[in-house]
Parts: sequence; C-alpha cells; structure tokens
Amino acid sequence: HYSFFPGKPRWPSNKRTLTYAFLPENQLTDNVKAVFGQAFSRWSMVTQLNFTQSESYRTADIRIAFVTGDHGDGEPFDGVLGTLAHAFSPPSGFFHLDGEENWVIEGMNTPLTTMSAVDLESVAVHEIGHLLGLGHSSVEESIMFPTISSGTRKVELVSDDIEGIQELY
Ligand code: TQI
Ligand code: ZN
Ligand code: ZN
Repeated sequence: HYSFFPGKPRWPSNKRTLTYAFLPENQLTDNVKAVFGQAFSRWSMVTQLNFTQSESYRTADIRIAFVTGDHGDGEPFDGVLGTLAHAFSPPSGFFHLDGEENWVIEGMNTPLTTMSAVDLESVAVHEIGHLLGLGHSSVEESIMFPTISSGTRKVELVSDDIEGIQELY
C-alpha cells in the first residue's frame, strides 16, 4: 500500500502547473531531457498536474541535477550503485541523481558488460513520486516500492501508485 511523508506535504492546490529545469552545467542531451519529460507525463496523465520545462534553474519548482559525492545537502552520493538518486518532499523540489551511475535510456545499446546499468526513466518516475509527496509502497509492482532488481526497467504506474497520487491531487 502507498504512503505519504510525515504531515502529508504536497504542492499547493492553487498550483497545478509545476516547472522543472535542468542544471545548465550538466549539459544534458535532448534524449536525456526527453526521458524526464516522459517520466513527468506518466504522473500528469493520472492527476490534474502539468509539468513544463523552464530554462531558469534557480526559479523552477523542480530542479534536476546530476551530482557526485558530497554535494552539500547532507546526503552524499556513493559512486556506482548503492544510492542512485534522491528527491525531497514538497515543496522542496530538489531532484539529485548520482552522476557516477551508468545511466541507460531505453533504445540505447548498452554493452552487456555494464552489470551496473541503471535505467534512468525507472528512477525518474520513482523520484518524481517522492517530489510530489509519495513515500514508499509495500506493493512490489508499485513504482514506489523501495527496491528494484538490477537491470530491470519499471516505468508503468500501477493502481496503487494512481490511488496514492489521486489522494494528494
Ligand atoms: N534512493 C532512495 C529512494 O529514492 C532514497 C531514499 C531512501 C528515500 N529512503 C527514502 C527517499 C525515503 C524518500 C523517502 O528511495 S535510491 C529506487 C528503487 C532509489 C531506489 O537511490 O535508493 C529507485 C532511487 F526503488 F528502485 F530501489 C530510485 Cl526506483
Ligand atoms: Zn542531494
Ligand atoms: Zn524511494
């Protein structure tokens, strides 16, 4: 079953359009940005929320950054595998991904030697759930289940995720 953060924080009900922006220094390709767009659209399809990309990192509601090691928020990353990414509860909007992971996107030919490959969209859909106020779920098929088998791609919301997010928005 789905859960929320303590106090059930959520984005204000008068704010149905949330902006997101990428840390300019990361110089992400359009392909990578499109993966995040796709991940946002999975949540907007089942809520009244809309997500639009902003060119202004500092003023966006949701700030997406690939960072490594200790990056100043008390939750350092740990290199390959271990912690992959983290996101804070509303209305923080910080979404950090470990720049040392071997991120892969669908359709890219990943060498079979990349045992540590992590599917970017799977992690993005999960972290956006946290950014919107969902905690972890006990339902194994849920996008918000706290573990994922390595090399797995899990991007589809299931009824547990949808019921959880619709209780907030
Ligand atoms: N990052 C953890 C996560 O997002 C960070 C975390 C631990 C956390 N406890 C939390 C965040 C409580 C919010 C509330 O769950 S992670 C997965 C999964 C991670 C793990 O790097 O371990 C995914 C990130 F579910 F696959 F294990 C994304 Cl999809
Ligand atoms: Zn961080
Ligand atoms: Zn999580």
